[in-house]
Amino acid sequence: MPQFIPYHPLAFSAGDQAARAREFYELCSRRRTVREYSSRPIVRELLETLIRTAGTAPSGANKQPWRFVIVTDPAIKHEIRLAVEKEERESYEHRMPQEWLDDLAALGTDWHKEFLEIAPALIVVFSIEYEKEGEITRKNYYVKESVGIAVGFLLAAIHNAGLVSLTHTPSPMNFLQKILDRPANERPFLLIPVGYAAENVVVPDIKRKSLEDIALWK
Ligand code: IYR
Repeated sequence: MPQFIPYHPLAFSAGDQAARAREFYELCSRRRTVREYSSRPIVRELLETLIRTAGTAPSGANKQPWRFVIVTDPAIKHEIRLAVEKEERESYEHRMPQEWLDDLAALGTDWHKEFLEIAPALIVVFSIEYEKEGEITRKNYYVKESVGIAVGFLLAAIHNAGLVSLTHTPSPMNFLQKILDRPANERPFLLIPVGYAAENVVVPDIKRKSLEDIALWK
């Protein structure tokens, strides 16, 4: 039998509602992906709060199919960098079609991933595809959607705390399972360097689509 408890939604006056919505939009609109980091460490309790925030995301059947591995050990970061760069070099030089390389030219990315060692923390997000209960295997539901939402919460929380991040997608990235000693039911989803931005950091001059471009009203 499901158990239900009272829920008290946040409630605001219309004025406060509009102001809060605008403030949150402005906060989010200032977020940028950053590829150059300072090595200044992050206090562990701060990282813990950010991960807790990610863990408040909704998920298919509330299975919470995510694992966040926080890497601060320089030796492990080094190992990850070497493994990533090996694959990325192959991708940039041989696997990615010209059209993709052209699309990335505006972002200035290449196979060098110094940030994997300079950023004080790497959050490696794993999706938990299934759980084993003795002989029984229980598949999780809407895993990509659920973990994607949790990462959205995480990125917003990181930004809100005055830290910067990068949604890095080394490909392929199965080696992360091995380096980080994760079991077969956990699949690497995203690698997120987190830290303080390097001094005088620059970002590509990209534009966001307008409301009219992204919304339709019926
Ligand atoms: N994974 C590569 C390539 C890359 C792909 C996309 I799509 C980007 O938006 C950025 C980079 C890399 O991390 O460099």
